[in-house]
Amino acid sequence: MADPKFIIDCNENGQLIVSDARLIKFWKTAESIQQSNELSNRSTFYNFPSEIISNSNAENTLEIIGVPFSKGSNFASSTVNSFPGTLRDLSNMTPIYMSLDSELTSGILDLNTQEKLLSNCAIDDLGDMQFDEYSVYGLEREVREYFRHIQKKGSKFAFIGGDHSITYYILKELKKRYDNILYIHFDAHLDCGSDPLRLDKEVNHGNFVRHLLQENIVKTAMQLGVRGLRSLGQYYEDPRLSVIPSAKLSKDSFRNSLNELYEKDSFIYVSFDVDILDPSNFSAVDYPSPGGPNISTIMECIQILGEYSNLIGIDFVEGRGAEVQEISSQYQLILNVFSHLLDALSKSQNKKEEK
Ligand SMILES: [Mn+2]
Repeated sequence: MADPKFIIDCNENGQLIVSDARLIKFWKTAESIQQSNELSNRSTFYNFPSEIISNSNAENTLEIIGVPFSKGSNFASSTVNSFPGTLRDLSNMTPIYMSLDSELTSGILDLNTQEKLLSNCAIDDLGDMQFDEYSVYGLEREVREYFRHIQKKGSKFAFIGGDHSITYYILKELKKRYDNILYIHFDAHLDCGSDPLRLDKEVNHGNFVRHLLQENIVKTAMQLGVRGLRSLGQYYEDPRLSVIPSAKLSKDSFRNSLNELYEKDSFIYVSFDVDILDPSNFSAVDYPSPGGPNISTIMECIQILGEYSNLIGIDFVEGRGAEVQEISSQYQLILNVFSHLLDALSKSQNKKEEK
């Protein structure tokens, strides 16, 4: 006789629909777990029952926050603000079920590697940031609020952009909590530009890495996968910055460089700009750039991240939003990359030494 194992759904009366480990037998709980009005039908990443998790004290929780922001993009009428919704809707096709004891989940299987991803953590989808006023001020305030919540729960976190400038505001907030931030930037571009006409007062998705260094927000930074030609003013030389271009990126070059920068008290933050992927793999970005790294190299680098302690958070940015019914198979690949990043985040051991 199989035992009840995974929570599959919650009906309108608040009763749980429960299955055995193989989704063959089903049960319904006699009592409701909480007032049913607390449970909504909102879509969540991997259809994970985030409302239930929000009230629990699961050890290893990943908070996911959508950041529908494109004001830091130089691309006119960019649709990167609707990327969080696209990725969330797509992830619903591969649901993850929570176990009854809240200690593990069904995970999802990557058929390529036969790995079970995300089976060791709870996923708390906090939804998308709401902006009363679509401005940098509004973004900063929202980021501050979300960090208060994350800190209270001691969770790890993933922000889904939005344009790449959101990384600057996230790290500025993180700097209040952590001194030694090692910043890892997956991107086709350096995002270190300087624009004499704007006097660089405005932070945008093409210059924020320069700001991170000049304002000492991060201690060291590593850029992976950059390529193409740049003029003076579009790159930035700094002893704290190490760069592995696309053609030189491998699991060995990445590991060596990471070992050089990683210190015992480092906290790793990873920003993943999806335009690092070669356009033949994923082209739904505003500034595609040919000559990207092999997808398996990117996956290997992501896997290495999970072996390091104190990977505290990630962001995933610059994808274009699209209707799920209309999107190409390329988005399947991007969801796969995102799921592996989340998995690395869940596996990293955190030693909590906040300020
Ligand atoms: Mn970027």
